[in-house]
Amino acid sequence: MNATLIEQLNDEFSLQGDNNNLQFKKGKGDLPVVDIQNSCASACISLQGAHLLSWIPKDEEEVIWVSEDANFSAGKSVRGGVPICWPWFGSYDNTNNETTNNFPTHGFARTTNWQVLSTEALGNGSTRISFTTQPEEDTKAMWPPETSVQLKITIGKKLELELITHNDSATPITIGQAFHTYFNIGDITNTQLHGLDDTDYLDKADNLKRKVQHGPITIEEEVDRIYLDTTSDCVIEDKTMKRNIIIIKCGSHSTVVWNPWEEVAASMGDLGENGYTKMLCVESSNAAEDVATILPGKAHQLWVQYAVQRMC
Ligand code: TA6
Repeated sequence: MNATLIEQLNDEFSLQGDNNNLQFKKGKGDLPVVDIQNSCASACISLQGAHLLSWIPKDEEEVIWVSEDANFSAGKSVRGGVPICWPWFGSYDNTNNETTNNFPTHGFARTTNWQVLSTEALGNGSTRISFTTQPEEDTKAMWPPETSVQLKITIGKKLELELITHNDSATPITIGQAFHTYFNIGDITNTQLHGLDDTDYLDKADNLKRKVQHGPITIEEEVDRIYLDTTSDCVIEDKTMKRNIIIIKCGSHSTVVWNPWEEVAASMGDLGENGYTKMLCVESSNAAEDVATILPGKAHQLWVQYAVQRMC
């Protein structure tokens, strides 16, 4: 089944050039993936969840972290990469405006299969791939409003992700969403996150208490925070790898920062040995009180751009 699908995808969408190569293949756990190589970067994306698993800009080290103990299986979100949280974030049920445990955490987009809409070699050496995912019986039951969703991923010296939600229904809809990006870092104890100074946040590790950030974020314990009402760009300062990761965003009013630290990581079972020391999630999102309302016939764009800057 997968072999035929992969063949069909390659027939229709593969790109073959010295400087822009895009091929579908069987990935880990038999999940189909697309490998992209161009003059600026290489990348790998799983078709389940349209889940980016790797992005390595030319002459750089891996920017995206995936756990050494990640499970690659149908219907399960891979631990690491860029899971797409949609159409809600956490256990929040936007449809009924209430918290529920009956729905999958972070929505269903990260575990459903996405279809490829197009692939394109861009003039600047980058490669763009566009995906969509169709509602199925079980997802329709969880998410009745008529919506269509597209994800555009542009692989280049910079990485761009754009998640577009169209409200095809006759009434306003409210969505929660996030690029739940796991960044690959040298050592969490030697890393700081800039850009959220003076910002209010909900502290999920402390009963969702509302607090205010002072200065850059350093991680010395479990951090699970939803920074509210912020459109600010962020910078991960990784002194061990001697690089900054610049995160620019648009259409996002909250930023989630997460590192489970040792104890929670151990209880999760798929974070790998000392995995928590090598990752930091900085999630451009619309979460908690910052969910986004889309009027009938309108669309919402959530966009991010990541770039790596070497320290002198
Ligand atoms: O984005 C942070 C968070 O919501 C945390 O609370 C933590 O549980 C994490 O996501 C991972 O969630 P997952 O459903 O992928 O295990």
